[in-house]
Formats: sequence, C-alpha cells, structure tokens
Amino acid sequence: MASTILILNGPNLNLLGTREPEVYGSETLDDIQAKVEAKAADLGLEADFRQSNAEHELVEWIQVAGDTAQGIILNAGAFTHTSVAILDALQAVGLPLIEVHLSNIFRREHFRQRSYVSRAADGMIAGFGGDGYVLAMDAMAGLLAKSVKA
Ligand code: CA2
Repeated sequence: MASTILILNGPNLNLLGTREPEVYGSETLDDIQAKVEAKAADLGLEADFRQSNAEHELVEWIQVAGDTAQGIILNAGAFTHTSVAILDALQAVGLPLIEVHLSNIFRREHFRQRSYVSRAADGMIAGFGGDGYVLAMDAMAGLLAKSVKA
C-alpha cells in the first residue's frame, strides 16, 4: 500500500497569492497542493494536504497521523516560532518530518529565525517558495526508502 504523507500548513497560509507576493510568491495554496499531489503520484505516495489557522487542530492532526501516516511535511507558519504544543505533538508521534518555509526565515526578522519545529525535524527546506514542498516530497521519499532498507 502507498505510504501516506500528511502535508500540514499553518495560520494565514490560506492567504497565499493574495498579498505579499514579494515575500511568499504568487502561487496560491491550491496551486501548491496541485503540484504536491502530482509529485506524490510520480513517487507512488499518497498526499494528504491540509491547512488550519488553529493550533489545536494542527496538534490533533499530528496526533492522528501517528496512526494513519508514514511522514509529515510541515509549514507551521507563525506557530513555527512559538508553539511548544506542536513540537510536543511532533515528538510524541516520532514520524519522519520535513519542515518547509516559503521564505528563507534566516534572512528575515530575528523572531522568525528561531524554530521550535526544527527540534523534531529530519531537515528543513526554506526559501524556494512553493517548490520547497515538491523538494520536500522528494526528500521524504528518500527518508522512507532508507528506513525500509535499515
Ligand atoms: O516562509 C514561510 O513559509 C513562513 O512559515 C510563512 C509564515 C510566517 O509567519 C513564517 O515566519 C514563515 C506566514 C504565512 C502567511 O502567509 C501570508 C501570505 C499572504 C499574505 C499574508 C500572509
């Protein structure tokens, strides 16, 4: 059976494509979802793509993924920089995790340069806009292939 990858998007990412294209690009979240689903099909993976503005909903989805998914790709938006609750959920499920950011958070404001999510992540992709999600799918396929061999 195909492995399921949960692709989670945090607060305000539903606004993509409507404002701040110089920071976040001009693609909408629907555009990114379509690219991720096409990539998943190429890789023989199942993509479960979601967005929420609510921290508790993201925490619940991560908890459920412990039983239903084989990996998580996460752009936690601003919760990246604040949420111990999301970090705890990620550490509790212990799934392969790739952190994604549209922008290069390390050349932005100081408060964006700290990520709680990173403590649970196998790796991070930042600064490539929506393409970062596609790169993350490739990286996830590599992680899953390695864990099958090990
Ligand atoms: O670069 C990223 O992907 C971020 O996770 C995006 C978050 C930001 O808080 C993080 O520091 C970095 C914000 C997403 C908000 O997206 C918007 C898109 C259009 C208009 C307004 C916000």
